[in-house]
Amino acid sequence: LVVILAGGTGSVKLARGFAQLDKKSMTVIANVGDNIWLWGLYICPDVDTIMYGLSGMLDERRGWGIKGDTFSFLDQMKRCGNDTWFNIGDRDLATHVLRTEMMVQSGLSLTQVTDHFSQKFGIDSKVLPATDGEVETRISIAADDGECGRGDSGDGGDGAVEMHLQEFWVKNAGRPQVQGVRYKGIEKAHATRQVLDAIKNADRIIISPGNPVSSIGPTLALRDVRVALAKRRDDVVAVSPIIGTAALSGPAVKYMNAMGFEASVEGVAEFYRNVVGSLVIDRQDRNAASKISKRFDLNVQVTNIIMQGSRDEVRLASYLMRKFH
Ligand code: FO1
Repeated sequence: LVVILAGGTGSVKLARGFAQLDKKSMTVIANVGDNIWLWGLYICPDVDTIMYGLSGMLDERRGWGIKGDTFSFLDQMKRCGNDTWFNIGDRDLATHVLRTEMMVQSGLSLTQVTDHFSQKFGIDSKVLPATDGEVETRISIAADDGECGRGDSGDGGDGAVEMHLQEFWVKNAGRPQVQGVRYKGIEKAHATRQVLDAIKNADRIIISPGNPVSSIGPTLALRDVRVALAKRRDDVVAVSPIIGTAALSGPAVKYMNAMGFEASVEGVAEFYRNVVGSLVIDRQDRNAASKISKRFDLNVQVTNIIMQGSRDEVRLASYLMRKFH
């Protein structure tokens, strides 16, 4: 059994690579910190990106949503006077409508709903949300950071405003300087039994090259996940989402800096130090390998970690299976 800790866009490639090798023995634990309530709908971008990716429905160019989707619903919402900064496609909308109904009317958990969709979409792997609790990644920026400085919880006197991660990343195009990141609701949230069992029973656990702070961070911030992973540290392998000082995708550099970590393979090693026994870094960072290995007591492996198509996805997944068994 391979367990993959995943976010969305930056993680789905590796999950797809493993699925090509043996989809039945893969479990993906998906981030829920990106989830957002919008127009009465519960939207779970990372869970959906993983499900769409594993079922071949994902719009791979964008890295989210369903390929070939149309946006008539959104156009009409705009016409009705709504601010349509979050692009929900017409087909994608079906997932959110049904999910919300199943959760709100029928009282099903996010885990149960995700299982339902996975079956309907013909996914043979298991996709598990990290928790059935509500956790929300919140980004704080300076109150005077241009016109963007208008979050949904105002300036509390410290000159900062806080907003949902999607508001920062999509509405404000990730432009403002980030001062801090927190996971709202994390103290009350628990990993599901299924997640803890998967971690306990896994042969190897892979942390995908997603954003450490926003894609993997909310899952690791669940106390029971951290404890479970720390017990399996020797079997936990992280793939760096950073090459040199740049992220493979998304705003990892901004978030890591805001949390006091350097945007480098060293910063990644430091971020994961308590739960990860091995770190896979790109060839371009090979000179850092022995230093990181000593400093963080890590088994560091060097390979080409860039995935630009399905051959690369399978190549990296095969490498991980070979190296760590
Ligand atoms: N990302 C964008 O940059 N712009 C969008 O309008 C957008 C809409 C969207 C709708 C559904 C969904 O599942 C994901 C969507 N994303 C969009 C991606 C999302 O904002 C983030 O990239 C992920 O949450 C990060 O993993």
